[in-house]
Amino acid sequence: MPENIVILTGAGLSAESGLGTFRDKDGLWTQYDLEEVATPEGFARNPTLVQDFYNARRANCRAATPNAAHHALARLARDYPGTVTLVTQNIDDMLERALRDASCTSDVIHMHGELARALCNACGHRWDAPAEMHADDPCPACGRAATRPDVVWFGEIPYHMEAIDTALSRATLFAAIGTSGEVYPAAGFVQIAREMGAHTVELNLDPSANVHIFDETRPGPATQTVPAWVN
Ligand code: BV8
Repeated sequence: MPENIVILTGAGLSAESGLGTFRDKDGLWTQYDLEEVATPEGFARNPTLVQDFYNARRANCRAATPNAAHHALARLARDYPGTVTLVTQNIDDMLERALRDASCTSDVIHMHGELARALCNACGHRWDAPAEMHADDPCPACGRAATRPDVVWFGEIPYHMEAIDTALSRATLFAAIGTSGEVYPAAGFVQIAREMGAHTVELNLDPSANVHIFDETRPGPATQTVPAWVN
C-alpha cells in the first residue's frame, strides 16, 4: 500500500451493520424531512422531534456491531501506522469499535460529529451523550436547557476541516467507501486528492454522483469489496 492513504466513509460502510443510509430506497431521508431533523432551523422549530430522531439512531447504534468492512479498515490502520487517515461522514462508532478490537489506537475524524457526544448551544461545553437526550435537559456545565446532539447539520461548518485538508494535500491514495457523493464538502475531497496526484478509488454499492472523477471503481457491498481491497 502507498505511503499516505486518506479514506472517506459514508453511511454505506455501516449499512450492513443494520444502520440506515440516507438516500437509498427507504433510507432515512425518505422517512424524515432532512430540513426538520438535520438543520439548526429544524431543531429550533421542534427540538423534541430532533432529539427523538437522534435518540432512535443512538439506540440502533448501541444494538449494532461493526461489520467486515470496519474490521478490514481497522486492520489496515493497524498494519500501516501513521499512514492511514480515516475520515467519516458517519456519526456512529463502528470504526472506533473495530479499531479497539484490532488493538489499534488510530483516530477517526468525524467531520459530521458523533452520536455519542452532546453539545451545549449556550456555552459550547461538550460531553458524552446519555442514551436519551431531551429538549429541556440542562447543560452539565452552565445549567441552561440548550443541549443538542454534537452533530453537524446542513448549513453548519463540518469539523476538523483543517486536518482533513492537510491529509488530502499529502495523499497518494484516496478511497471513498459507501457514500453517494451528494453532500459537500466531503463530496469534493476526491477532486482535491486527484489534483494532489493521488490515485483515487470508489468502493460503493451503486455508482456515486461523482464516480466519473475516480481513477478506479470497485462496485459491490462493502463487506466484500473492502476486505478484498485491503488484502
Ligand atoms: C457546509 C447530520 C459550509 C448528521 C448530515 C445550500 C445551503 C447550505 C448548504 C448548502 C447548500 N447547497 C449545498 C450546501 C452544502 C451542503 C450540501 O452539501 N447539501 C447537499 C444536500 C447539496 N453541505 C452542508 O451544509 C455542510 N456544511 O457546507 O458548510 C462549509 C463548507 C466547507 C468548509 C466550511 C464551511 C454540512 C453537511 C453535513 C450535513 N449533515 N447529517 C447525521 O444526522 O448523520 S448529512 C448526511 O449525509 C449524513 O451526515 C451523511 O453522512 C451524509 C452523506 O450521506 P452518505 O453518507 O453518502 O449516505 P447516502 O445515503 O447519501 O449514500 C449511501 C451510499 O452508500 C450510496 O451511494 C449507496 O450506494 C452506498 N451503499 C449502500 N449500501 C452499501 C453501500 N456501499 C457499500 N456497501 C453497502 N452495503
